[in-house]
This record gives sequence, structure tokens and C-alpha cells, in this order.
Amino acid sequence: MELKNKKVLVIGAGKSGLAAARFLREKGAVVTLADSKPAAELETVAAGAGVTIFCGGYPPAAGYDLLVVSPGVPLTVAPVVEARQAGIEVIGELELAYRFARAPIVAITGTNGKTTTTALTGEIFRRAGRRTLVAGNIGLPLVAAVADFGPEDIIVAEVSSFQLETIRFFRPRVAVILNITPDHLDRHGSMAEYTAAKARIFSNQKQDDVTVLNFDDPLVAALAGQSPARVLFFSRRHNLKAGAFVREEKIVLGKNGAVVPVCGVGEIALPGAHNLENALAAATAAWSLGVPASVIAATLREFKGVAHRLEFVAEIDGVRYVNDSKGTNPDAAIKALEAYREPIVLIAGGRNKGSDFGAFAKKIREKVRVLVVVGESAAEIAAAARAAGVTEIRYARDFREAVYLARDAARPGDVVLLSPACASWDMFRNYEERGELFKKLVREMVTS
Ligand code: UMA
Repeated sequence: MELKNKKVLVIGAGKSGLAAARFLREKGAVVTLADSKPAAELETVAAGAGVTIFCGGYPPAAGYDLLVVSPGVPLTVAPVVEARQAGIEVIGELELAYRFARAPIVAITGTNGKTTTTALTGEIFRRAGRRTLVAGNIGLPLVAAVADFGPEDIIVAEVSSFQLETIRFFRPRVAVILNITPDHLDRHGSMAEYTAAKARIFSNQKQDDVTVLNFDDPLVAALAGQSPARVLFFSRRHNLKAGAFVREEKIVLGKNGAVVPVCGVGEIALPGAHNLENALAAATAAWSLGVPASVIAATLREFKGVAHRLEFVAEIDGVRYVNDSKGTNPDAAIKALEAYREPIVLIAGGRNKGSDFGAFAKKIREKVRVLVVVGESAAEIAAAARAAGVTEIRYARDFREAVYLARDAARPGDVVLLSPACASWDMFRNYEERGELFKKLVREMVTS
């Protein structure tokens, strides 16, 4: 892709847009970086010298050769609509990075578990001796590091439905879809559109590529017929002819009816049934690219997970505090609740992304002793919980108060779990900031 002297408009000056602007500038493009926020709220200096900044809105698309849109920016903003009408190419940073990628890509998507599975898959390849880049939605924009990796290396990329909306030629060697449950419906409009965005992950694959799908998730399994690549399934519940599954409490990899043992289900370091699915997906992806079962097993026994995902913070007075700030939708929070046998004091609430809290409320009734609600959706979650028969509900005015209310409600043997079922954007910049504050407040309790 020739970028020299091309006029490029990058929309959104967050992590993705800043990295894209810097990359484009290095390639000789003439770059404008636009953001809806005013200058005072932006840290645009990270875009580097030579990038024109446009704040508090966007310039018209006319006159640009290319638009690069950040994942959080809906494709309904004026310059995107204008560019599409005028035949100006509109892509995202993922597509831009792909055009300069020389290493094969394992791309991982799904509503939940994609960060853990991406990190775990990256770890498996590292242990197998491959130089590995772990990037994408996980936090490091792919474009920031893509050029440093060659054909012998491997890229493991977490990709979101937002990023997949703006791909064009993106073709991963292995595409993984973990699960699809309601999320981001405020942006995608319907489950059908959300599913279609996820399915774009394999849309450019060829016969010799691999698509890895969850056999146990009906929406995901139903996509098998749409993939142009060789499909491999993974399953926690069924025996399969090929792919990864569980037999007699052991993970096995199947090929042509024969099976290779990996390790016992109980040996996996990650907690919870959902993490067994993540492990099966990572195993299938790595195995399809020739990583031996022994390396997969060794990694599964050691990999303890990623920050903000069922992350153990501290035990204080017999109460364990767990940070699951990345539980940003009801399904993720349900999985977090299912991971514990102990009574739970749950902190939930934040920005609802168009989700229904009915199923979440039922799980709260089953697993939670005291519910603490906070943020924009506090009343909505409390109402759903009350309707499901939950009576122990505390209302926090701010996040700090939520953590202290949880502490006051907890008894020895309980787990205080932050798993909000909502985005953080009503109170924080991102889920990391929310999780970091939770950890800080808990650690302060240890020292006080
Ligand atoms: N902005 C606009 N106009 C808009 C919306 C936003 O100008 O209409 C501006 C904001 O003012 C802000 C910037 O865009 O300055 C933010 O861009 P962004 O929302 O795309 O966020 P980034 O900081 O660039 O981070 C993005 C991903 N964020 C989203 O998809 C919302 C990060 O995923 C990702 O780690 C990062 O790129 C690097 O690839 C986060 C996420 O929440 C973790 N992802 C969602 C999820 O996992 O469910 C999809």
C-alpha cells in the first residue's frame, strides 16, 4: 500500500488513532487526526510531529485519499458517510496494520474471553519458541508493532466487532470465534448485525486457512457453513472427530478419528468453565499451526490469566477481593459469578450498552449474598435484581463508596467481586482505569 504524500484523515485520537497517525506519518502520508472532544481533553502529542490536529469535531472528507476510523467511532459520523458516498476508501487501524503484516496472524474474536484466549494463545506460541506479537483490542494497537515481525514470527491479535466492521482484505491464517451473546447492541443495532460483524473475521480466508469455532455455542457453530476455510471445532460437551474436546476429564486433540491427550481439565491454571472453553480454543488454534500437545499442556498448567479478568487482588479478614472489571456485559459477569462456589458480594453497574439484565439478575439471585449497584445503570440493575427476588441491595453514590459498602457487607469466607456487567465509560476512561482504582482501594484497606 503506497502512502507517500497521501492525504489521510484519522478519526478518533485514542490508542488506535494515535498509533495509526504515527504509522501513517512514518510512511510519508499527510495526516490529519480528528476527534469529537475539545483539545483540552486530548493527549494528541503522542501522534508525533507533523500530524495536523482537528479537535471538537471532524473536517469534511472531501479532499482526503483515505479515512482511518478508530474502533469506538460509529460509522455513521459525517466524514465516514461523505467518504463512502464519494468513493474514498474507509478502513480501520486493524486493516491498515494487516496491509503491512508479514507474519501469519491468528485472530481471535468473541463476546467474552477474547483477551484471555489471545494472551494464552500468545503464551503457547512463545513457549513453542516462536517470536510472538500479542496485540489488537487487547490494548496494544496492531499497527504500532506490526512492522517488527517477519514471516517466521507469529501475530496473535484480539479483534473486536468494531474493528471487523472496517476491514477489507484482512485475512488471518487462523480465525477463532469463541462465543456470541448480546453485547454492543447500541452500536450494531441487532444480534444479526453483531453476528455478521463477528463473521467478517473469516470472510477473506481461503481454503488452506483455518476457522476455529465453538461447537457448543449455537450461534457460532451455525457460522461453519459460511467460512471459506477449513473449519475446526472445539467443545466442552461433545466428542468431536477433529479439534479439541474433553474426554474423561482430559483435554484431547482429535484428528481423523485419532486423539492426542493434552492434560487433565483439573490441571488448567485458569479458573471456571468458561476458561476451559478458552483453553480449548487456544489449543485448537496453536495445534492447527503445528504446536505440539506437550507445549500446549505446559502452558495451560502455568498460565494464570490477564489483569482485570477474575484477577485476585487480596485477602483481607478472610474475604477475597477479585477484580473482574473486564466483565463489561451481562454474559461476562454471569461467567464470573459461576466461577465461585463461595457466597459473593457483587459490585455491578456502569454504562449499559443496550443489554438486558434479566438473566444476570437470575444469576445474582442464585450466587450473590449482597449486591452493590453503582453508576448510570444502578437503578436498572437493582430493578432487574428485585424482580428476580434479590432483597439485599445497596446503592453507592460513587465507585469508592461501592467498594467500601461491599467491604462492610462481606463476611469471612465471602468473595467481593467487581464484575460490573457494563462498560466503564460513565465514570472512567476505560475498564483498566476502573480495575486499577478497585485494586488501589482494596490495597489501601490492607494497609489501613
Ligand atoms: N471519538 C470520537 N468520536 C466518536 C467516538 C469516539 O472522536 O464518535 C474519540 C474519543 O473522543 C476518543 C477516541 O475516539 O478520544 C477513542 O477511540 P476509541 O474509542 O476507538 O478507543 P481507543 O483508545 O482508540 O481504543 C481502541 C479500542 N476501544 C474501543 O474499541 C472502544 C480498545 O478496545 C483497544 O484496546 C485499542 O483501540 C487498541 O486496539 C477496548 C474496548 O473497550 C478494550 N473494546 C471493546 C470491547 O472489548 O468490548 C470493543
